[in-house]
Amino acid sequence: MSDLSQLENETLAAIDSAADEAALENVRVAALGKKGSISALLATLGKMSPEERKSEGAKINALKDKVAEALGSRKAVLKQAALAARLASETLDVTLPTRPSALETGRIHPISQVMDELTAIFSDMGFSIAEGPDIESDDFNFTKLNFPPGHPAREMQDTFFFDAKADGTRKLLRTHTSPVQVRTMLQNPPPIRVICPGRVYRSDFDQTHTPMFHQVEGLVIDRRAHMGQLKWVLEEFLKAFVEVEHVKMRFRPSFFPFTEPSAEVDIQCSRKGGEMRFGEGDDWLEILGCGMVHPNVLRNCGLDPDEYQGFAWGVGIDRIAMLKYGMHDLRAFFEADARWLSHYGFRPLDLPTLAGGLSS
Ligand code: 2NL
Repeated sequence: MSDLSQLENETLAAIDSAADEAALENVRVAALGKKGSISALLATLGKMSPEERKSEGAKINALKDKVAEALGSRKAVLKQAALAARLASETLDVTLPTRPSALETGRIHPISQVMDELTAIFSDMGFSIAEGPDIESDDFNFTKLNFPPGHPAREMQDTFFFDAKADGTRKLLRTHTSPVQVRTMLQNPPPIRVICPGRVYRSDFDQTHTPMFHQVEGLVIDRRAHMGQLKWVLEEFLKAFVEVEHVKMRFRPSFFPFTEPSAEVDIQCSRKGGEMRFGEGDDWLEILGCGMVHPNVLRNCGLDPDEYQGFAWGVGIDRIAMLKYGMHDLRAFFEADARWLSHYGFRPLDLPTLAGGLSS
């Protein structure tokens, strides 16, 4: 057998036994590549006599074409086999059940739920909802609200201040949502009926305090706003919120710089067997602070205290969420633990409404 037909047999055998496209490519390079066996043969043509070149050249080129054709058809076979293997391994079982949608697994955080409950209750009573910036001026957070210059809340230990600017003023993270009511009074003529939910910040961190928490404050300004109306509004709010027909309230005298008189409000509850129930029993639970807007605050917000009266209150959302839904550790609210949220969270389309039930 001539060298040429031996090379042909070996090369065609190698092509036939190449198991995949990578192995076939190795065979192609070994035969037809720059340093391949057939390329080497073609390079010898230059040193041959014209007659020899004519006969040998035709044979070598015929071999080259034959090998190229064999490579091409083997490649097509291997490609087809690879596709068939992929199709067999990547089957899709269309009979499998679908994954639950985000509407099924997603949950509304209890803070958002309680905020939605509060806005539903107060909207129903004709209140508007107002929001404002988390970063506030010292003036709107303290001065306009009748905080005296040396008040402890104005100290670094209690409040997050930004660095002072060249003119000496310093911004801060609001410590309550009252600056939103200040803005409302400065921008809108009375009568005012507004609630202001939002984040507030205090430099405090332990079992029952987090540096960021949530508050809803309410404000009513009118010519004859009075404490009797304040009591009615709070009673209607608390009955709706704890979802009972009757709830006893207790007003205790208190102090806030921005109200006079000021009161803290407790609601009736029972704590039998570790479970809190509202509207029954003879225990009391402190739930909010309130009062008649201080005349200095009215004046600071452009209102004449001889013409207008106001009442206001403030509730900690995190605290009333814990009480209503039986959560014990405030810090869990902000840990973003999906297991906690799937246990305590609310279904996304069950929006609280007075008609449809707040928390059902
Ligand atoms: C509490 C007490 C309170 C207010 C907030 C208020 C706002 C303005 C004027 C007068 Cl602009 N008052 N807000 C009044 C009384 C109490 O919050 O313990 N909150 C958790």
